[in-house]
Amino acid sequence: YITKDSRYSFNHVIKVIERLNRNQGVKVLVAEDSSTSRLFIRILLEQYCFNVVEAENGQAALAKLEEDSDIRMLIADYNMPLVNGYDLVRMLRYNSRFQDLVIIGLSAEGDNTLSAKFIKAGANDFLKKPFYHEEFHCRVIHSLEAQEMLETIRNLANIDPLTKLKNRRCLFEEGELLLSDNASDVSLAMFDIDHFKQVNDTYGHQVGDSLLESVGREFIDAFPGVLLGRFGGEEFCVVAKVAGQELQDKVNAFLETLRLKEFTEGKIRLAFSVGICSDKVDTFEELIRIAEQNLHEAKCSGRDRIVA
Ligand code: GH3
Ligand code: MG
Ligand code: MG
Ligand code: MG
Ligand code: MG
Repeated sequence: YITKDSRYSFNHVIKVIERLNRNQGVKVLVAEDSSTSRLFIRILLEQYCFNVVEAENGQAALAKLEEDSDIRMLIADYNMPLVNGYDLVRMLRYNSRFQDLVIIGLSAEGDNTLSAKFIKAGANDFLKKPFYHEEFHCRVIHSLEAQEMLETIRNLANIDPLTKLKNRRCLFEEGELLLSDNASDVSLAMFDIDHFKQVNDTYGHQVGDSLLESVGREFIDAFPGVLLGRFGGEEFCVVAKVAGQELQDKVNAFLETLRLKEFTEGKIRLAFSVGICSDKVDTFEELIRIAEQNLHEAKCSGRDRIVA
């Protein structure tokens, strides 16, 4: 997006190059029934290094989005067979899976109410055909950057920077949501590292920190798709929609691998005490409170064990 009539600083050029580099990792779906228009948009996007996929109607677009979770942006024409662009946007926004998808509506000139319809349905922006190349690029980049910024802010608000697990606030928020779905069991395991203070005292705080970082990665690898939080300093929670016994078996296997693991710094080994709660409770606080009691019992009865 460098135009003839403007002068840009060196820093600006660097920013543009960085943007182009990042675009290579951004997959954009173009949903458009006119093959000419589709090709035209593909060329514009490829000029800016985006990774482009195509769909020739709304239904095909929906199928592509369902099967490919890497798609970050959708450019959707209004007039398309099977499912039009507006209905497509409404369907997508109804599904929480597609909340972060960047959507730009597109339509030939004619109906002036279309842009409002698209945006009300949840599109991030709208373009009327024919459009200037530069306007297209500006709107695409602007919407993408707004979304990226939102994701950055959301991560800062929700993720513990050391362990990369959910922070305490987010843990409670998402835990409450899990509980509110009465259809399935919810079990919680609370972990506390045994004698972790000794690690700090022996090796120093920095080694302690990097161990916590490694422990965070172990949790993420062992419990994919499960709510994982850093409850406190070296206390972690696993919250899963499973019965207590199933969670206990998983935690048992996890502790087994952790016991054998030599954490890099000085080949340190860590043991954990765990309290599990799978009682039917009304609030997430209650689930935490009972798990904490069980954890306390695990500590008092000798550590390196689970109390459920
Ligand atoms: P135990 O749980 O077995 O009773 O003994 P502990 O020594 O682990 O005691 P406790 O759980 O009460 O204390 C936790 C220690 O973890 C205290 C603190 O030094 C350390 N800790 C907590 N958060 C951090 C952190 O972010 N970084 C580092 N390096 N240490 C931390
Ligand atoms: Mg069309
Ligand atoms: Mg503790
Ligand atoms: Mg401890
Ligand atoms: Mg203690």
